[in-house]
Amino acid sequence: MEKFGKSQSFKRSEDVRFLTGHGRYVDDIAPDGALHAILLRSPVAHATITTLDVSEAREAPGVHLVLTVDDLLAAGMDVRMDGAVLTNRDGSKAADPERPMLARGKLRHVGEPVALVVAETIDQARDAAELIELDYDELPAHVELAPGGETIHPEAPDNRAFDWGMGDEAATAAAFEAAARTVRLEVGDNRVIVNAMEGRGCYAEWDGARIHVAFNGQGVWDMKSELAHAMGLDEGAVRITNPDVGGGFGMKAASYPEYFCVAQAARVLGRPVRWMSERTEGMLSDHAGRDLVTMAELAFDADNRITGYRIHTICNLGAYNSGFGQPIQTQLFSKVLTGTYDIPAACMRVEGIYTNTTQVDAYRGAGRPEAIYVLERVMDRAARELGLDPSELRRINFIKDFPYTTPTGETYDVGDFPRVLDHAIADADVAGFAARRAESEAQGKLRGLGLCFYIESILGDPAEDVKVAFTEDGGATIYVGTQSNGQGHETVFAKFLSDQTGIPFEKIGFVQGDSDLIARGGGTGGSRSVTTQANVTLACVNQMVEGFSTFLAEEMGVDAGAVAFDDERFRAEGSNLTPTMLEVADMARAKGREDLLTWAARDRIEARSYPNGAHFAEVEIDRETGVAEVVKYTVVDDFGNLINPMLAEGQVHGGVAQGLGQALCERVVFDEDGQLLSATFMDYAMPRADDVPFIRFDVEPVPSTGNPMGMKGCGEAGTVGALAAVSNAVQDALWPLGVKQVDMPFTPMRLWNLMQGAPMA
Ligand code: SMO
Repeated sequence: MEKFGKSQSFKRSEDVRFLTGHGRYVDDIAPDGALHAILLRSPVAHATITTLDVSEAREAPGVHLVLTVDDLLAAGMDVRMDGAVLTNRDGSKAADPERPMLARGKLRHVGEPVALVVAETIDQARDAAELIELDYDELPAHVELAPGGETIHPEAPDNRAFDWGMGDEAATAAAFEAAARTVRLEVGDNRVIVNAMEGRGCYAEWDGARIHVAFNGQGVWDMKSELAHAMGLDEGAVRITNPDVGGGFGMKAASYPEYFCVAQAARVLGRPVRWMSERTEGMLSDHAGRDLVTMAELAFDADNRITGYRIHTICNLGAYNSGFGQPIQTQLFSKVLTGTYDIPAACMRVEGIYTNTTQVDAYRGAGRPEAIYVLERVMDRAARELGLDPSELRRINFIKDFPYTTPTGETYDVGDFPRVLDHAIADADVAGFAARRAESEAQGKLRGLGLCFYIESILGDPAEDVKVAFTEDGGATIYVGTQSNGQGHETVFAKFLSDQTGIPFEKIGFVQGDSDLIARGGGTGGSRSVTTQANVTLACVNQMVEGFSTFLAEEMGVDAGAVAFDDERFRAEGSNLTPTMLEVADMARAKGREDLLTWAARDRIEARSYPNGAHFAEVEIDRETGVAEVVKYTVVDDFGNLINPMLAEGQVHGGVAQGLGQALCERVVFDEDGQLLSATFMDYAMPRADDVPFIRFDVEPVPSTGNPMGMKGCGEAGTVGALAAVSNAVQDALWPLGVKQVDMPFTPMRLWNLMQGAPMA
């Protein structure tokens, strides 16, 4: 590895645009004259449709079109939404019921799309939607996170979508038989509504031959193939774009029914059609996160070494299989099941349950935060029961020899967990905690300290693409296959190219999110973008250097091997020409060498990378009010080599804030009829600025050996660490009162009740 990204912290160039209101979000760029679409959504959680009559709505003023599922079917569309399906423990296939783009005979959750109304104005569309006659026979709603209840899909009579497992059950059972001590803890992981700052939206236009759908997603390529399939078009007749996106967090990774319906409306009408979600609509129809409960058990030998770990999880899928719904708490969870510990035997069993609620899918970390949350909660409990300091128990059990293959088949390449933990213990001033606790107590407050030591698993899939084109105006444009959702890709990837090639940053243009301009790409997700995009960009730069060197050698009349590039200039022994890359591109253009002006590469990173780190949270709980405040927060991460430390720190801040939200205040409440009671920001508490403490952040890098730059993903890690750190701190604060069961969110009422000796409610 000759070149490494030299970047230091470098401010985001896109922020000027964003902060001055010049972002180009999907709702800003819908074509003039686009018609407006509104969804009629199910008002009930479970029912059989008896009448769906849209005739009056079709005649309403300004209305151009009303689509029901029958209209989509009559147009020859495949109305079945894609969703990954698992194989059960017994080898059978998990339930795979149809999720139709618009309700087909039954209603299965409040907010399920039933009909699309397209009108000249949004108010006309709304008024017309009121004229749709939707009658139904209500059925009992199944909202409990348990099998049984009224059947939602005939394919899953007891509402159990799958019963999935991994690991060696017999070996784990044997470890428990032989254990000196065992520890059990039931851990709930509350549902959250993602609430990206920008709601979901799209517009579509049809020119008679091709469909263009712009939507605010995490990548364009899955949508391109799914839309081509659904509409019966060649992929060449589909263009998908993602403009600026105001937060995705996994929630925007999957495709949604609205995009297909709006595309079909544009095709039928031959006019552009736009749709933008409202906040409550999003709370009812955006895929939610988490929503699982796990029984976790650890077996220890007499030396406090873990000999076995097993979990049994029940997870909520909502009403249908959504894009990644089934793999989240199963396959993705399994990637870090045993965390940073050397555990010889482990196994997991996960049952997925359908309920009459909105689908649950990927949310920042997608399975890994859930896995680490469970493990770090039960590790904390074990430390209490074994009478050990939480850091000490972890240190005893850390994996020390690498590469290390876990019981679920992951091979960690490198790591130095004791070094990361030591750094965090120092930064968090753990030694001073007892004095701080005494100070809090003097003010009538309980204080707790919580540790989470997390590990992440970052995939190199799918292959990533890049294109670099030298432009007539003497600059270059980089086309990337990843997709910024606000993380700063525009700055990072242009700066990386600049550092590798010497092309001035301000002469580099940036293009993302257009399926017509880049061959393929993986979008954003799984903390993959920087590692995969930088990796392929480096491969592309290497090709450019080689191609330009050969060209220059011919021009200079020297051997090809005599030309060298030092990241700024080409030099050759025996020539005083020292052109920059832009100058060589100009020379090539002057010679008519168009072949040297556009470069493209695709590369896949074979290995995963394993970012890890320690989070220490300190929480104060007011005994009078039950209010919990995170008063001190420390993070030390091993992200390997960083391209832009400031942006990585920003990702950690955001991730921690998102974790604090789930831990402290976010609570989704469905009533027994499946009505969402927390469907506005009056009822659903997002974290606010004063909920987020100053976060001390530092790194302790151990470069990954799995990719040429030694990088490890950093986008989701903050969330992964925050949940258990805060929860363990709350548990630590309440333990002296005899409280032994605490689950997020730690709302004032819940904590106040616990302090009065009431059971968890
Ligand atoms: S939850 Mo993320 O987009 O992997």
